[in-house]
Amino acid sequence: MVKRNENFTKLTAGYLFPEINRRKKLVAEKNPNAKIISLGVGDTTLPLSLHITEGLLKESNALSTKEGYSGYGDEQGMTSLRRKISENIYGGAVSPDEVFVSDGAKCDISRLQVLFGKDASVAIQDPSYPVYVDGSVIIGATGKYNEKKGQFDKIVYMKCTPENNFFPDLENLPRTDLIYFCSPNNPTGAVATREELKKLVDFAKKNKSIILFDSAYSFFISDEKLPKSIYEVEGAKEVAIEISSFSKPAGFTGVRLGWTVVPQLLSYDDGSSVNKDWNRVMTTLFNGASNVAQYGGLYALDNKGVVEMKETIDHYLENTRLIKNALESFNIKTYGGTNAPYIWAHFPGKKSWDVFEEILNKTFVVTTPGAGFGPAGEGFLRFSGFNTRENTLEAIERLKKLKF
Ligand code: PGU
Repeated sequence: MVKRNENFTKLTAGYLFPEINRRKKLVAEKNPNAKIISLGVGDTTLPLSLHITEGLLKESNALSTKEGYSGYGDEQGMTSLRRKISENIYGGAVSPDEVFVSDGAKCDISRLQVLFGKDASVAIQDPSYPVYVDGSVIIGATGKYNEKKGQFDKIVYMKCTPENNFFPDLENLPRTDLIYFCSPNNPTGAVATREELKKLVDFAKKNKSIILFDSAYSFFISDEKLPKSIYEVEGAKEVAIEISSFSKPAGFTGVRLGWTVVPQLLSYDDGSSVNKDWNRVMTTLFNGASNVAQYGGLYALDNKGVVEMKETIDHYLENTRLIKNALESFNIKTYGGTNAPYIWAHFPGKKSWDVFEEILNKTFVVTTPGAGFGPAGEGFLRFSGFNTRENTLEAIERLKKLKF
């Protein structure tokens, strides 16, 4: 018999979203005629634009010709796409050889964990996207379990709550090797200001830490004053890696395409290059993003594609505005939802899984319980704007009937 990787025993029972799906299915089985509406998982719902599909089709058709067929490509991504990401997203602030195209942000997060290994200590925002903690646990980057705290030694939780305006108290934070930071934030919808990101960069510099900055929702920022990338902050290229994705802006959750920026200036304590090791990880453990998907990415980033992405995002943001207004009208305090597709709603004194169950059973509307994102998420629910207008309005009508 083979010994189980003991790291799996340290994980909480299941990954958050399949657990939500399991509970949703139970309700669906009990109520076969109910139309369940999901304001839960952040999965896109609007169809791809014809312009993007043209890109996917063009490459697919070419694959059926002798001249147009291509097999393995560069593991780092097509040069034209790396260039386009460098120019159209970062305005040239990062160079194409610092951009690595991938099959999505979640996959890159897991490969980054391989890059830094099991000895790295990590800080994560509490609450945050569960993959940062679960991925660290799977790789064994936990240290010992501290019974008293109910937490692992090497995973530091940075509390981000309304009390600190969702920005961690850096002055009282111990040093860690890595700092995961997500802005716009999943699940709180908070967006860090330029001043806040500068503080974070200075903190990382002082401590010789590396920031893993997840900007998967950057396209949702419409406020010009707010930074869309950590590289808008001076000095960030010496301390930060940025992970991002076509999933949310272009509807590529199924097509799968993302990227990670690893600056040439970023080095380990022995002075060696992180970019070189990332190149090694990507060429060894990954074989390049799908060529078809990469063509879709090129189309998404051309002039027409960018206008269409903006329309899609405006649609989702109008949904979040409607949900947020409705919740506020029921006297529920909400956060986020303005420059992010998520609304973070507070139900003081209640357990988030209980509120989740109550809403699901009484209205057939799926949400995401805040406790699934970390201890500081208890008492909150996340509402997602990724839906059709029709479903969003219907969900709001159903919620109105609840006495919160
Ligand atoms: N980063 C953040 C912060 C995310 O919220 C998500 C998706 C991703 C990365 C994944 O990006 P990909 O490029 O598509 O890999 N979060 C969604 C979906 C749930 C999940 O398990 O990824 C959510 O509802 O939180």
